[in-house]
Amino acid sequence: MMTMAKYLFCATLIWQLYQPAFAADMVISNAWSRATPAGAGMGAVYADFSNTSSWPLKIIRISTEVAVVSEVHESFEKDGLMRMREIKPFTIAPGATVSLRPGAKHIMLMKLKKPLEKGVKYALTAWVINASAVDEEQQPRSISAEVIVGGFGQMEKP
Ligand SMILES: [Cu+2]
Repeated sequence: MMTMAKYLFCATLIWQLYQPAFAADMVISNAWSRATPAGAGMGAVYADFSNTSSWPLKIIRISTEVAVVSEVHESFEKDGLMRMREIKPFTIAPGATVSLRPGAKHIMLMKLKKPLEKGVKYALTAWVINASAVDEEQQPRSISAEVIVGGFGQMEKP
């Protein structure tokens, strides 16, 4: 008869064998959005993306369940006006954290399916590849996080 310790060891080993080589290499934390007024088509997500692996990770796509289009944007000032542009791809160095904040990088949600109401939670998914791999056939991996919606004009995570 197998002892409990042996059983756990085997279960862990089997679990590890079935994980891709780069499992759990990125963590998305502190994900939040501001509330949007009724009828607004656009919103934004702010979050911290931490690369906990020892290779660079490239985020190739972001999706949410609340918007048709999700793009990574960067805000910048030009001629005294705040503007923004889409940035891609978005690579995170090994051990680094990229923070998306109001007035800086953010995920732009376009064609919102419904307004983002205060207190609502929704799912965000990032599609990630190992940027140092030479494998052209590499399948992007999905990493999900929960986004919480704060109030109007809020500047910090609720
Ligand atoms: Cu934007």
